[in-house]
Amino acid sequence: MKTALVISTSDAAFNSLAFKGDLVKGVEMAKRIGYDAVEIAIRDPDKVDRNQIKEVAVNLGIEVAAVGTGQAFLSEGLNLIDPDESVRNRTADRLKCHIDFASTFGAKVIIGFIRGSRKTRTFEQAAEIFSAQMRVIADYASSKNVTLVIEPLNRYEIDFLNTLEQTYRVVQIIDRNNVGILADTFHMNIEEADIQRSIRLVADRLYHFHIADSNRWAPGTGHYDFESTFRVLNDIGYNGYISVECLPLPDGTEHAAKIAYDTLQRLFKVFQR
Ligand code: LER
Ligand code: MN
Repeated sequence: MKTALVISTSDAAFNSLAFKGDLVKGVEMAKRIGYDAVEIAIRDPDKVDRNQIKEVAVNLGIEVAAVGTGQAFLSEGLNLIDPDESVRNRTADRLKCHIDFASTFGAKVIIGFIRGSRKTRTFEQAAEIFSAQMRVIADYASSKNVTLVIEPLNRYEIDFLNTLEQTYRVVQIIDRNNVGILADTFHMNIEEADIQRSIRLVADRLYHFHIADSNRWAPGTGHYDFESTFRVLNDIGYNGYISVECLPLPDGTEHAAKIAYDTLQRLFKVFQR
């Protein structure tokens, strides 16, 4: 397993990020602490200088593990299941830009908030629209060697795809090898009846992993049971990234990123394959 830190630009509409600001400074900070990679949350990839980030990452010897897309939903309302077809089309176009950006780095693209809200539709109706959209986007991603990961989010953030099991069902309907699941300890702690069991259920499609403590502070500062989660990750042979997505708490950005990193190293010592 490898470590990553989620970073974003200072205008990010999403707060659960240890680092918000100049992306180059974020990459440098992650490297200074010891992370293997960064994960970059981006509203519009055309507004980011990918060559500059690529140059800094290559020079420092740090990877870009994944690209987050949720800000395009939070700031602009873009989403894949909007009742308005023109919004759905604009969302697909934006995700293609995220995929192009990710392909520069061999990074995954996250389908979190950008899936959209189910509203009054049934789960099956929303899943059908979503799956059709996802197949088109996944085939585009495949042509660029990019993998997509759908992230179950808790019910207080969105009303569609809250659990790993629901998301796994939809991944099977989409039926593309380059579409998998991103599990996040913060959301699982709210939604999963049995976290270990749920992780085992989706094991063959678990492609990425977010980590924060129960309070969404740095891992190691709350009461989430990381040992049992890492035991099952080890059992299923998970060897992807563990990406830290937490608030800059208890005491600011670099401190939170450092506590998280130290917590991961402690867990790796016990469970590293
Ligand atoms: C949102 O709560 C979250 O966990 C992000 O990773 C969404 O893309
Ligand atoms: Mn997350």
